[in-house]
Amino acid sequence: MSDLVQLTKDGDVAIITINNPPVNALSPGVPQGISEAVEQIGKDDSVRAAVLIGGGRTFVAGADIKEFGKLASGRSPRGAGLLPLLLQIEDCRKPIVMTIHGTAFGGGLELAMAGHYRVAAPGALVGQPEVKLGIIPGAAGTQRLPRLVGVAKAVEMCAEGNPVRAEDAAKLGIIDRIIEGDLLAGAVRFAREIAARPAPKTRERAGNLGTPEQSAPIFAAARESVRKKQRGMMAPLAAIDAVEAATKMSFEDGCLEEQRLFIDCLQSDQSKALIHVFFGEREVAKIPDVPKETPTIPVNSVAVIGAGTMGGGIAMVFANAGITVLLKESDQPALDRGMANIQKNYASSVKRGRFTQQFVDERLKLIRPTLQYDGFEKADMVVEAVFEGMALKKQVFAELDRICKPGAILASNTSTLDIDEIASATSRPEFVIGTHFFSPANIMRLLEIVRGKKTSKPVIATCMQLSKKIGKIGVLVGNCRGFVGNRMFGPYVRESVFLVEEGTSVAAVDKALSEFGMAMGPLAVGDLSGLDVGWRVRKEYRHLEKPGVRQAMAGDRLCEMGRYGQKTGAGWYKYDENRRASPDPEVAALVRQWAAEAGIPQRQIPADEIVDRCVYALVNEGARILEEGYALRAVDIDIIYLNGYGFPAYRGGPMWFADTVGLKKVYDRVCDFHRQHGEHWEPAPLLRQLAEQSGTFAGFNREHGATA
Ligand code: ZOZ
Ligand code: NAD
Repeated sequence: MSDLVQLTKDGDVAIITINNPPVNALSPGVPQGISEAVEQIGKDDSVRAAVLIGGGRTFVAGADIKEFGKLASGRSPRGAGLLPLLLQIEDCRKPIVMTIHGTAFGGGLELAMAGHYRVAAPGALVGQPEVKLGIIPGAAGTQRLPRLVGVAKAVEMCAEGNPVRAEDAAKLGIIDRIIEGDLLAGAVRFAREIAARPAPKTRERAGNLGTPEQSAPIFAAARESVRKKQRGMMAPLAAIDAVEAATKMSFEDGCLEEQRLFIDCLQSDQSKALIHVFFGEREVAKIPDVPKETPTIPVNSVAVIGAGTMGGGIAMVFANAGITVLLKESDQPALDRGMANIQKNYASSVKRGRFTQQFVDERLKLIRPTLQYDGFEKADMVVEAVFEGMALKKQVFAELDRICKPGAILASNTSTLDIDEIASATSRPEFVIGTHFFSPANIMRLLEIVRGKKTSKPVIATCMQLSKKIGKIGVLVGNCRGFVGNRMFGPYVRESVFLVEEGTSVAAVDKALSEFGMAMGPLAVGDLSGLDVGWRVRKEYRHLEKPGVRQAMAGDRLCEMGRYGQKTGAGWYKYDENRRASPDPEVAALVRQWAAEAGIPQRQIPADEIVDRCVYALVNEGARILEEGYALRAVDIDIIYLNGYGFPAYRGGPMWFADTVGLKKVYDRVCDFHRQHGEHWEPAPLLRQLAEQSGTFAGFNREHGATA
């Protein structure tokens, strides 16, 4: 038998243990090992029942995602490889008790459902999360699950992909018993209890499937919900089709239909992109010159300076992770406003069911508002979130340098300023780092961690580790203006404004990008975050603009008129009292007038050009960032864009998307834009180089670590 699967005995109960760390994925060798064990159990007269369990931290977390590339290209046997094993298990005359701890996800749950009984440790999770990888269950999950839990729940689990806790799964009929205490001993006892009973086969249970008439509205509602909540994604719709097949076909035909849909999804660009994202989210934690063994600094108490939009959210983030927070403001009214905002945010989380009142009460106790630096001397880390301005930041850091204990991390939430210059205000630049949260800080998952020239490796390692603890995805970036995300966002927004100035309507620009999959169009985003923010930054850096090079003007002109976006009731759009947007004919007329004055020719611009202009502006700047070493890998840029800027995950991020289109094609288009629109579109040297070499961003690996 393969060494990935062991067969032992406890008296008359056989124990099959899967040992394929870290997550017991169904890698090559595991299904074969299980099959051999089941065969031996069948032949062994001294065995009355069996338990199948995962060694280590979990049951089977799914198929081996690393194998999917081979599977999609036909270099490996398809899902059908698993189906015969599951039938073999189900047809075994001796009952097999699937014993779940950790996670039974994807192929893991499919394996469990082929068993005759399922028991679980409290808190274990089960689910069919395949849609999150752009595929659907491929080993009869869509056929067995509705037979256990009914059509409505099966559709929800397969189409949305969210896990279910064992306690709830027991109520739904997936789990037969929750076992407190020693899981294996309890499972063996359970196996003895049921050994004499006939072994029930999930595939023969039709009672929960209902009639096509009963199910039709469930499928219709699920499809409607997918179109809204998982806009643009094909796998959730395929998952619904597959569950529907379970209600209309025999089990065998349903499995064939599931296979067909599974392969379609597996071969799609969407699943390749989502699998890239799955591994990318884990890869960004790996920093070549800051290895896993790098010592870290314990962070049990944090101080935040500034209780404005960002500081308040940051305080909540730490409190939510159980870390005590001192929150300092410069005056009482600002402090009161900050605390009131925090309370309001928490209250709305309770209302929406995200948190319980008890959780919120406990978190609020962890946040201590203050106007003094008292207590800062004990903080393990300080996050500064005062107004954006170098002089103020340097003053604050000089104060922190005097007050904070040696070894405390001094972090700035600046979105544009030079971390090295901020660090120069202290006597300990190795402890200074950027922690760039995104607004709203308590919701957005992205944390750009900005490495200064002197930032020490333990400080970087601590912030990377801390990001996970506070529920963020930390991405290490270098210290350049705008860091990675905002540096790329500049050209993206510039193009969206140029397009409006060239004759496209505001709504048409946003619609094209929203149909491409962006969570919101760029102009609507501007209105939401405040057009004045970019306006101020542009004014500050105006001296760097080259004379004679076209600059976007319409956004700034709107600001000059007091149209800052949602907060002033008008920006690119106008807003009613419920902040509902509608196109504003006044804006259209003004922009036409400004364009005429500036001599900008007007034309109809098709949606694909709108998308190319905006998205390739991201890609071209991303290529520069990569080449200059401000991002470690192309995937780091992708993860930033997915988690901080609403780029559609099923396109894998801007750099992956460009690879998918083909860099030669992207480069040619950028060259077209360069000819038509001038200097802004100078192709990034790395884009040209990779296009000429038929390379990809994903394949480009810098020889040295990040952070020029
Ligand atoms: O890792 C978390 C997780 O959610 N994993 C993915 C679970 C999932 O999506 N399962 C469904 C897979 S698709 C499937 O099963 C299709 C299907 O229906 C079968 C079709 C039949 C096809 C036929 C094939 C013959 C989990 C919650 C499990 C653990 O989270 P943690 O935070 O504790 O740990 P991570 O995420 O850092 O993971 C540790 C290391 O394990 C790697 N990994 C995780 N799941 C994997 C996997 N590698 C391969 N396959 C998986 N399913 C993960 O990349 C990480 O690796 P390192 O190198 O970064 O440490
Ligand atoms: P804000 O104006 O909402 O809040 C700043 C707060 O700092 C104010 O309440 C002010 O009273 C307080 N403050 C000023 N000087 C202080 C001092 N010496 N001591 C204590 N408190 C002081 O600003 P914000 O939007 O929260 O931005 C804060 C920082 O975060 C800036 O560096 C900004 O660039 C950055 N940032 C903002 C966003 C965003 O979307 N708003 C996103 C990422 C990063």
